[in-house]
Amino acid sequence: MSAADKVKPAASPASEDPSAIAGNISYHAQYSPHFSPLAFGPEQAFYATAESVRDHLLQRWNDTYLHFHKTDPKQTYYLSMEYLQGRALTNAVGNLAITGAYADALKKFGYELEAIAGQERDAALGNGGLGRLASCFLDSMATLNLPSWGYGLRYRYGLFKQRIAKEGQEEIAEDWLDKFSPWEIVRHDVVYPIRFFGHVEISPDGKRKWAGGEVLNALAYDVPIPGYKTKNAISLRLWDATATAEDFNLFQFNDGQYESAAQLHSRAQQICAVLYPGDATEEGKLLRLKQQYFLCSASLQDIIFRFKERKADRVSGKWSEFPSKVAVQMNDTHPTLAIPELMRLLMDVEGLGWDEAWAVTNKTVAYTNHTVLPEALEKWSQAVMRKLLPRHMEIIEEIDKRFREMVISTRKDMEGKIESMRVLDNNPEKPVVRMANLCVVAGHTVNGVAELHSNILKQELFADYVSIWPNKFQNKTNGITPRRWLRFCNPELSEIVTKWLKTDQWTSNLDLLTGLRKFADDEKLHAEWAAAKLASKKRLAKHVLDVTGVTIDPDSLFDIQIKRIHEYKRQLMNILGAVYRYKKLKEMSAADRQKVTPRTVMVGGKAFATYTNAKRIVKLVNDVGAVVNNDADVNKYLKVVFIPNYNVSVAEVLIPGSELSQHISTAGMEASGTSNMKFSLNGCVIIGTLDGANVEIREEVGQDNFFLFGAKADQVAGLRKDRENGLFKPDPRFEEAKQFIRSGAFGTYDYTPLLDSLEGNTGFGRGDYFLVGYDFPSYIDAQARVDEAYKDKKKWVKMSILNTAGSGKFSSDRTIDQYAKEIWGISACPVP
Ligand code: CR6
Repeated sequence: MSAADKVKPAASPASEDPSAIAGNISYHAQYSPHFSPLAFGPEQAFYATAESVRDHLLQRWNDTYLHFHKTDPKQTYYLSMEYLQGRALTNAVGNLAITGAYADALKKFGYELEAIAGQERDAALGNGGLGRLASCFLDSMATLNLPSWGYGLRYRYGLFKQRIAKEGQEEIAEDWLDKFSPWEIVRHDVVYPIRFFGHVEISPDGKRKWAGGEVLNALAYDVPIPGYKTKNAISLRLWDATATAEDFNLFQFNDGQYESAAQLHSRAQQICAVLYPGDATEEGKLLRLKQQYFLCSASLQDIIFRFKERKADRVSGKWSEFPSKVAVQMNDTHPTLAIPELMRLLMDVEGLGWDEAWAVTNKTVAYTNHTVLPEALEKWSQAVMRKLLPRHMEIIEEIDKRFREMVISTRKDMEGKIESMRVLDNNPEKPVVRMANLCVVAGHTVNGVAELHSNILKQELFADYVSIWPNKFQNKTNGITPRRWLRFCNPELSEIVTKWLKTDQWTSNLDLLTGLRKFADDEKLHAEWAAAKLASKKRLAKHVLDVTGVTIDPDSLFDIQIKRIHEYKRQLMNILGAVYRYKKLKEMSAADRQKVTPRTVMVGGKAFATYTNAKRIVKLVNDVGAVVNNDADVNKYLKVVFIPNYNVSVAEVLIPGSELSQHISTAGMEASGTSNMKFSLNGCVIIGTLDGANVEIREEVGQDNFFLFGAKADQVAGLRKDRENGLFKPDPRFEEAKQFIRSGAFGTYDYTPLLDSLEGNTGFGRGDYFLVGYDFPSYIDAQARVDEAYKDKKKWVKMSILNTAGSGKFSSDRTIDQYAKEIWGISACPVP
């Protein structure tokens, strides 16, 4: 049956009346070119609904653009290789405050809004925390009415889908664009040329210019980002790569040489084909660098275009005004090429001299560091850089040279440090460009993402620069949007919060949550709180059953660890803990077992395709689950479940239903973490180390409401030394857990290499670099405290309430407000 059979189509967009909305949905179902108008199943209903919501967004989005154009405020441009947007429908109608109207409209077709929203595919244009942070930031920028803009790449295939097969994780290409995305608007009027390779030409007057090579086009796709209860909607502009008809060699094609005829077209397709092309090969590395440059060049050309567009007299000159109109934020080192690209555009295209261009660039760009892990600090081969971007390599060399000279002439005392501070590492075996150093040297501000991490940056990684530029370094503790991560994903708990605070203003002023503290012992609140948690646990249990076939008990303690699989995040410690628990349960008498707190341990996350140990960990969790869950003696007391294909929309189901969550990285290694904030906001208690934002969460929620264990960041180096020197004495419980796995209790897969990585000073592995052995006993003790605490229901619910009550600081609204004031120098520009 078609939509029009049920509701008469009406083209008029943007009504808030359910009947008019239903008419508009019916219109999109009839006249959208994507599906036959004859059928109106849930999938067609989703696309028609999304297109109708998009009509609302477009109005606001146009108004916002025009308003910014007229008022010409200073504007922030957030450059990020990753955005983990997830689904957009629920968020959009929620932010526009038209959820009820859309739910009523869909009822006229016999559909529930929640079910229709579930049809949407996740836009997974990112890997993990860094990409999701960028998406939370966009939500806050729009909500705070900040003149701002996100730039990224429109990957054809985002982060892979994970399937768990017999051998462990399998990666499948992700398909968010398989049909089409109803949220994006292709902008045929926004196209910029992007050059690769070629050479530098020098004109008779000594001017340098990049020429030759291959030129592709960057084509803009805009995704409107609505703010919460505001008329402002900003833009996430995603670039796609295209080639033109002129690049198509008709002569060759007619001659049967089909592949070479369309060579440039196929190269264009490669650029935005996948997020993170494998970089084990030279081709892979080159492609990744091409992607980074593509993003930077297209975005900067666009920024300069807009700068000029807003005032006629900027067409020539007035470049000193640029930094008072433009702030560029580099999300990690991935968009570092924005620095030499802005220099090139200003000098070679706009005709500025070095000093003038450098002053503008320095006042415009700022850099956020998201990790201290050496393998994540990008270094590019100088040879590859010179080949792909010859003019940029010249500019980088000049920046390096001038920085060196500056230090030598002004800071004699730093001479011994210069080599490690330089932008270029000229080690003859492997000369590279150090991207983080380039960012620090060229940017006006450098920030870390949590107090502890920012301190480590200042005291260790960037300490030498601090002595030159003491005011360059800041902290901006990460945050999460309370709209997606409480209001919309956990409606039951949200209603309770609103009821007890007597206002829903907490949604945009999260500090109001502290108002819950005074009810932390109220029995009525306890009853409502526990009922909401149980409802979310049941929804979670249904998801687990649907995707794994495992039945879990909503009365057991739901214990969750979801994040990318990485050795420093120590999922291996979690699973060793579960193995130890299982072994003890097996050894107990049936009578003793009855006193045990029943637990469901859930682990989810994707392992990078070539990261062998991470994949072994995924396999181990699955193998342990297969044995434990089928062991009738103990499976009433313990289940272990691997949640496949963890992504944003899975997190939206898991987090509300969680009671304990694990953030157990080796201290000093997790820059911030952001899922810890989401869990705590949803009334989930954390077991964790003093790492990243855990430190601040514990301060805010109170130390009694956080299960702390493990070494502190400043002990880690010494403990590693001790291990190397054979001074580490492993706890028998640690040995027992490993031995149990080695004995083959969980199948025939060879876990020897994985377990050997935990052995210190044996010549195997890396000598337990992540200190699982050292922290294991205190981890097990903390887990025993969890079991005891959970037996006291009143105490547990109180802890849960106090976690939510203490989460106000972790709103991304607070984070973005600080970036706006302390780094970007921009202020709100609300559409009247
Ligand atoms: N992996 C950090 O490791 C932090 C996010 C966002 C990470 C994580 O602790 O919360 O960034 N770093 O700041 C990188 O991606 C390099 C992450 O997501």
